[in-house]
Amino acid sequence: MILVKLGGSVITDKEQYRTFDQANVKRLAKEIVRSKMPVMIVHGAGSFGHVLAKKYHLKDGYRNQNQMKGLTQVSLDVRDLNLRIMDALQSAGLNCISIPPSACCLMDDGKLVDFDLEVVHRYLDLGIVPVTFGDVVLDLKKGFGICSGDQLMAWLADEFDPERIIFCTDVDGIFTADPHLNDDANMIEQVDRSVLARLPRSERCADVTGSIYGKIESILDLAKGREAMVVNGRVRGRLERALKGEAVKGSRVIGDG
Ligand code: IP8
Repeated sequence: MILVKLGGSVITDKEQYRTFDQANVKRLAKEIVRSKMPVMIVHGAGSFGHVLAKKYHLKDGYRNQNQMKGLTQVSLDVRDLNLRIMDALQSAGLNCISIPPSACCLMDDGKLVDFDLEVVHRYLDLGIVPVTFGDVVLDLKKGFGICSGDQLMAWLADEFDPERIIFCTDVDGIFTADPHLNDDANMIEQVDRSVLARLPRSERCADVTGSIYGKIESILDLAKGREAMVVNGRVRGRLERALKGEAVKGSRVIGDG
């Protein structure tokens, strides 16, 4: 089984609140189906989650009742995004089912501590692809928090031991600096913990679940002895080729063994 994350930057315009990239999502859905590979899918929140999560400080947990309006709106928005993605996947011919983390996950001080996977196993047994996503989740210490798609990827990787892990982003791989801001940025074809120190720590937009640096750190953590790929989900064919195990432009992340 291959674990795929569709990052928020390939399914939305991350800078504009609630801007869905339907054309790209449709193409990615077709590539997943054409690859004929068994998958499990996680998607990010993009501008359907991060903009309001930042405005209402949802990552910090409960501070005051004013946040509740933001919490419920973000929950509504990420479900809306998820339904649009489910629709594209189903239209492309994939039998899939949505697994909303707010209903089956629990965090403790920002860390995912419970994700009941029995339903996920049962859907997989029926040949149905589970699709989950970055969401608002209850937190034992903070009341609530934001659970990123990357935390869900780590949990699923531990349980299902996928043969490959693929992250789709809006750039060709992992760079020495943000390639959107810096023409001199170089792509690093193979990333392990020793090259992490060279990675950028800056944040480009309203991403409440971490900088590019933080994302790579979490990929290294979740990959453990496995290999993860970061590929450009905005370039036609890259996801399909990566799914099939063909050579494709991107960065290989070698997790700590
Ligand atoms: O886009 C964030 O998930 P991510 C989830 O995978 C929310 O980091 C609700 C902002």
